[in-house]
Amino acid sequence: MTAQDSYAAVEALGTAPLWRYYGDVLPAQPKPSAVPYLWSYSALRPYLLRFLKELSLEEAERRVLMLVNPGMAEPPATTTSLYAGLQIIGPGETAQAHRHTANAFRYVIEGEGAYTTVNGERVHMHPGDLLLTPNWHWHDHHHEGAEPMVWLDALDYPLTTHCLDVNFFELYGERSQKSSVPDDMSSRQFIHGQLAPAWEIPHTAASPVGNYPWAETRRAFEAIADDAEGSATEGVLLEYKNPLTGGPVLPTMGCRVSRLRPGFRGVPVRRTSGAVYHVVQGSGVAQVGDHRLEWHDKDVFAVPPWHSFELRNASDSADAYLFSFTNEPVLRALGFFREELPEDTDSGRG
Ligand code: 1HN
Repeated sequence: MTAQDSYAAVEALGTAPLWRYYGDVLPAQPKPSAVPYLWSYSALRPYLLRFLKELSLEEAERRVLMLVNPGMAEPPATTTSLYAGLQIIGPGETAQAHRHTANAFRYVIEGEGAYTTVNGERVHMHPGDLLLTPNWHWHDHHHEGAEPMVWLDALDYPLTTHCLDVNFFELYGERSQKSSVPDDMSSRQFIHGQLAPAWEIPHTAASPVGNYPWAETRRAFEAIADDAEGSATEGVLLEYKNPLTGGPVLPTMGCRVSRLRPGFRGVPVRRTSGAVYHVVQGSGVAQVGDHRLEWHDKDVFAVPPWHSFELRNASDSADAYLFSFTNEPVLRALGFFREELPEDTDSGRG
């Protein structure tokens, strides 16, 4: 019996020799299959409008272009453990009610007049708003405005479905939920931050707030103005908070928004978290590992784990605003989060 015969025999018996797999099982540092990548909104928008015309919501159910990372095509993901897509809905359309294990949120890109009903609460959308649909919450979308509405969907389904195999999915049975509480109630209850409901609000792993409106985000940036320098890596960086815990909005995804002042140039950083950025406004450059990503209004880009990441605002006169989300809450909960400013280390620009 040759050595080759022995390898074939143990493989047929459902084993593999560890000594041939060390680099895969225990790499010296993370080797993500996700790659740095940018999705151009101006290139994709005409196709969203075209599918809006040619494909009914009865056919598509959700009319979404998934943002598929070239390194994570099958099953599709946008970066490690995270998914994002661009969804378009037309005037008068409804997307039927369902729920799933995966946590989701929407970040509104353009349009007015749509709302999502989340567990009986109608949550209205405006550009720049962040709407949560946490794990196992019923949600259906409705558009009563006159122009198409586009938003960025984000889900943690690469984690729940492809990593942990815990996903369940259910249709509501009727196309839409009935409204069972006053519209936008959760946002109105919690929007004042330092004065929050002191009566019993059911405690879940996710924030109880349905919408974090852009009007409040803008007020927050205006209140900070130029008083604070902000973070060296991402400028004036604000995190959307679960008001009951002070923690991230969802147990698996943290959301942030940052203002990069004119001429801002961040110091490079690398983190074990994966991240997705959406350009609310402005243009600039993200150097992600070896990739130079030039971003403009409403583009989306993916930052894989453990890639050096450096942000720049290309304008010397205008602010840029970036919305982002990461899987950092998962990593922190499990003790896997690391952050390094590569300039401080011997390993250089990773
Ligand atoms: C989903 O439920 C929605 O509810 C959008 O609008 C995108 C992508 C994958 C899986 C479920 C929605 C989705 C999704």
